[in-house]
Amino acid sequence: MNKLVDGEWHTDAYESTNEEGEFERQETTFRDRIRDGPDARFKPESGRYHLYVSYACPWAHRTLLVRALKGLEDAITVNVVDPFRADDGWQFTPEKDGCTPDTVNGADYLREVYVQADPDVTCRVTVPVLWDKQEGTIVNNESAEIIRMLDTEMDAVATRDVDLYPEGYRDEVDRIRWLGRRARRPAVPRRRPPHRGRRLHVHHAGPVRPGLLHYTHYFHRSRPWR
Ligand SMILES: N[C@@H](CCC(=O)N[C@@H](CS)C(=O)NCC(=O)O)C(=O)O
Repeated sequence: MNKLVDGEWHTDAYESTNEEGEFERQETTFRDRIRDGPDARFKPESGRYHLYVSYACPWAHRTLLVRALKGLEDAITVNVVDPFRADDGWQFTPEKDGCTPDTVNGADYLREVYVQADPDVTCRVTVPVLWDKQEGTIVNNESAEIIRMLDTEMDAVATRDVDLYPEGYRDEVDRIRWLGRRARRPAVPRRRPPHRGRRLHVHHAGPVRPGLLHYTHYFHRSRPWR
């Protein structure tokens, strides 16, 4: 698999499994925050931020959902990469339906955007990416943090009065994230024989099923949409 190593693109450097053959999600690299405060480096400003997404990526999808729910469509621009990720990583293919060029950095591949933010970066090139046009850098590429800051820090420029993390429900919201963390850790057997991979798959798929049942009952009981 592929990743940037010291700013150079490698197609054989990426190990997604540990010694046990288990999938290992690496730490996300860019972890700054938009913050609504006088001393904040990244302030909530309309037109300043940009999202790079793939419609094929659920983590990117949730950033688009929050952007829409909060009415941030005019405040935050978006570019969409090709849904198919080949050896060169996420690519801009504006000739394809639903895809766009990179209107901010003019890149052909998303990895160029990462290198622009940090010429020596070592990391996977993932979507979503929240880009700051003012400083010309990546603010954050962790969807859980991007959706939280779009929700809680961008009210000054949001056009909808929606609170997705209301006081009094925050513990409950954080508990629901439990399922997400497990669902993101599938077994990906690469170097072990298939029977070993299957055992690992059962091992990791295990917590997902009770998790889904738990939330089926939870939503049935509480019907929070009423
Ligand atoms: N920490 C990230 C993970 C996002 C992620 O894994 N995105 C996938 C697409 S669904 C990706 O870009 N993968 C490219 C790679 O791993 O090289 C987030 O939740 O924002």
